[in-house]
Amino acid sequence: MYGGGNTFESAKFEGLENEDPQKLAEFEARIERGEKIEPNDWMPQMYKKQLIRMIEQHAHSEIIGALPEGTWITRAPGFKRKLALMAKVQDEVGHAQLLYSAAETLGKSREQMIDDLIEGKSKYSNIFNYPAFTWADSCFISWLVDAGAIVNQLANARGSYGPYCRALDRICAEESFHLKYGHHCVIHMATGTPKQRQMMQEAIDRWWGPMMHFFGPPDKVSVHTEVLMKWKVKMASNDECRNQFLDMYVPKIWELGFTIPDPNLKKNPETKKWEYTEPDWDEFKRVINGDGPCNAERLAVRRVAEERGKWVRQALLTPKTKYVTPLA
Ligand code: BYC
Repeated sequence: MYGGGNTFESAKFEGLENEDPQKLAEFEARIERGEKIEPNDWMPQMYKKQLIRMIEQHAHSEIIGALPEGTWITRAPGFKRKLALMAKVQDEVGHAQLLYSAAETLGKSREQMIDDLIEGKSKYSNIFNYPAFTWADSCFISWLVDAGAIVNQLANARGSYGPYCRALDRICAEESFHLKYGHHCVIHMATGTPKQRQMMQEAIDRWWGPMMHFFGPPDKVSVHTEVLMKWKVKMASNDECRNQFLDMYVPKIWELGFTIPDPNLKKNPETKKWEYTEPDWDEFKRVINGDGPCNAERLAVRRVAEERGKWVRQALLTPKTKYVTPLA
């Protein structure tokens, strides 16, 4: 029941009253049984809309997420690190391709998604709107941002929409290599010179707030969690993912002798939950709405890439005989 005074009476379930009640009940029963929903199956419009929103934002995050690390490929210390980082960045762009394909199964074209990104109409992960000033920032992203992404994606890979889950399975497999690479980079910094340790500590201090934001707003104010969890698109809430990340990675950060810039961070032995100072949620809102330190720069790079890649896309769509490459 979605009308009249029940707990789900909210804008989040808007439009559901127009759906065929029998089909809706069958759909929800399938989800309850743990079945996967496939593109040609019946689904409520709201499910489709929510999936497009989330998968599209995820795809954008991968493609924009490649940018701060991408700038470090030429400056990575040593040939092996350059190779590994290049492969990682390439993987991230590949993840975007998988996710755009998954979103396309729901009826929104890739061109429209890219247009919405470069016109600033779509969101992408807050964390990639901060600058990677030093090599240590790149190490932080490779280890801890990827770690956070894995926590979220491993949970959601057990979700209800087949194409998204299959994309997440493949993404998680590749992310596990990124995590090892990132951890190795951080250990190298931790066991290096005092200057290297200091650089790594400063990166942790810079990125901790955005990292706490990464999992989304607290459950009590999250707009979409309720509907997404009901339909098993999200298999863990924002706070659950944040807590799991803290549980797995705070001990590892401390083990390396680094500190975390939050004096209130501790695990409550009774609730087994982490307690922390709430990050600045006003900053989060500003950043996700386009006003972060690097939003303009990130979208400008994407716009240029779109412009420069136009002739390639055109060439692929044009019969061979008709096309003259601009490089000829
Ligand atoms: N950043 O109701 P809520 C990677 C927005 S890439 C920006 O809790 P939801 C990597 C949210 O969209 C992996 N916006 O939302 C790549 C909503 O706004 P709209 C990134 C955020 O959907 C390269 C509003 O806030 N992972 O790791 O229930 C190199 C209210 O939030 C964020 C994914 O994308 C945020 N952090 O939950 C290295 C995972 N959080 O749409 C690494 C897939 C919230 O109403 N996405 N918002 O305008 C998800 O799991 C969920 O969408 C979220 C948010 C947990 C992020």
